[in-house]
Amino acid sequence: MKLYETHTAPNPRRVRMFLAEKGITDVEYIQVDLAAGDNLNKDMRAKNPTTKIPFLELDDGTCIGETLAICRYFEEIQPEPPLMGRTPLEKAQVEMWQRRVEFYFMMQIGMCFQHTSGYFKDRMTPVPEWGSEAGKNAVAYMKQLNEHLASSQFLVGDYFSVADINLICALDFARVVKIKAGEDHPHLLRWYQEVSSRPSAQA
Ligand SMILES: N[C@@H](CCC(=O)N[C@@H](CS)C(=O)NCC(=O)O)C(=O)O
Repeated sequence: MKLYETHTAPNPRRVRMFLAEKGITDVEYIQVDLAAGDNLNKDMRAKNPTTKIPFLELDDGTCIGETLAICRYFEEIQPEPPLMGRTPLEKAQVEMWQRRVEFYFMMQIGMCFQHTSGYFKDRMTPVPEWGSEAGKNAVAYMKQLNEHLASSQFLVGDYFSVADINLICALDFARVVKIKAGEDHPHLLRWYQEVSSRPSAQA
């Protein structure tokens, strides 16, 4: 199996951390230079039409794109330890938090980065006002996260899940647009310290 990824990008880190939690090591990592546009070439498009990384190439050539779909594949082939919920209710709660973090936080950070930095201006039209608005949305959502984590060890009670992985990868990446949890977010900071200290956070 080959995972096409970029070491500094947030979405591939979600997969690396997920694999580290499961102790899965039989994956070959192929580095893709995003700044040089290596993800946009003909060969890459044939494997993965969205051109986004990460994507997983199985030994028979089948490709799986989208971070969460890749995690789902590994969850199914190696269920232990379960990271996507253990009961029907927990599975729904993990999905709820996963989607909230993805749409209301991670995507906002990504839009802020892409539209204010112009990093991908060779392949998109940056709209700085939109980038700045997205950054404000992300900061506003940290307040909700902080309130939730006041009474919850992880995003889903005392159960560490893929939603926590998504959040820490988004929060660490947010530093590039100078967004970070501060004194207004003591519960989010407590959560951050705890999740950062897991060995998988080094992945
Ligand atoms: N929805 C995709 C998003 C993937 C994504 O946005 N990847 C970024 C890097 S973190 C990327 O490939 N950017 C390159 C580009 O936009 O050209 C997922 O969940 O995997």
